[in-house]
Amino acid sequence: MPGDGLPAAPAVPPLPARAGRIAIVGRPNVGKSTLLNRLIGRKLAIVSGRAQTTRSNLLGILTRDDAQFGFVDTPGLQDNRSGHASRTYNREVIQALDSVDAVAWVVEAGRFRAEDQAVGRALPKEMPVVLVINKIDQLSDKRLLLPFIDRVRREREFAAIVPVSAERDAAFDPLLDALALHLPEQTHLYDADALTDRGERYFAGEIVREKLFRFLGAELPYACDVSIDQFEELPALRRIYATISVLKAGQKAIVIGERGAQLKAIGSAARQDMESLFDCKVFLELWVKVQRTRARSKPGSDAGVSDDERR
Ligand SMILES: Nc1nc2c(ncn2[C@@H]2O[C@H](COP(=O)(O)OP(=O)(O)OP(=O)(O)O)[C@@H](O)[C@H]2O)c(=O)[nH]1
Ligand SMILES: [Mg+2]
Repeated sequence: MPGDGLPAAPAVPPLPARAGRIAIVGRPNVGKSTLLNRLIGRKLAIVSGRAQTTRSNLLGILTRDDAQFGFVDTPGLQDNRSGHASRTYNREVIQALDSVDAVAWVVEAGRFRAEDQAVGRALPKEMPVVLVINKIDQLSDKRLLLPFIDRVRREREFAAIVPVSAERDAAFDPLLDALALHLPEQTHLYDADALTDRGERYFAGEIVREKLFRFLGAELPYACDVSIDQFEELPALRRIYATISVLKAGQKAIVIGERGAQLKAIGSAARQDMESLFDCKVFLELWVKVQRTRARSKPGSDAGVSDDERR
């Protein structure tokens, strides 16, 4: 009441009644990272049309009035026999499953394969699992959805089954509501405005990796490694120096492209994404090196490096 001498009660936002972590799992390329980005409303995870784009677990946080969701995007679960990298990625998935309250198991509408079955076997029996049938926009005939659901239902019990198009849907409330039911009743685990637990440096490396997938064909992106050599955080600017390591000189030539054009395109696209995510200007300089030899210095700055410097 005005004039009674008491300070007005501060407006306290309601605390979420439920909070917990949810692993987003599935075979490679089903759209897990796309789904994470759409659920939290920001592009955090890198996405590509190629399998095995995600290499490590990534936390993305969504805070609603009634619940806080800590989504863990995971690498695509792969056949263990397919090499060291796959085993490392699979370990990430198993680790994620160890520390969550529920699972969103993503499959592709109309395509349930042996690899999907293997994902089902990896899920703990007692874990609440919501089946997310993604890419329904690609289903030629919607009547195929029911038999598809019947097929996947044979694999295990689901807490809910939600068809979505991670790419095209405007909202994901049915999926979020179904997941919220399986989060423990508790107040939030993270700050209400937190988005992730990773720093900008991590995302800088990931964004460059995503552009390698976009601009380089075939197997080359898998032969590339990205390291951030220097990350300077200034008030409204990030200065980022990164190296793309490749295995062979021929690969280096392809990454750089004719007169440095390829590297310039990669750098330019990466810089734009970084500016959008970090919400400030970014100066990005990319170098390409063969394995550990740094000598060939191939600066490919997006800020107008000359052709000579690129060769
Ligand atoms: N048509 C269509 N394409 C989609 C949809 N969701 C994802 N995609 C595409 O599917 C491809 C794989 O998407 P990602 O999100 O990278 O898949 P992922 O499961 O994270 O892949 P990995 O990290 O490699 O396991 C990309 O080309 C996406 O654009 C969707 O709802 N509809
Ligand atoms: Mg992914």
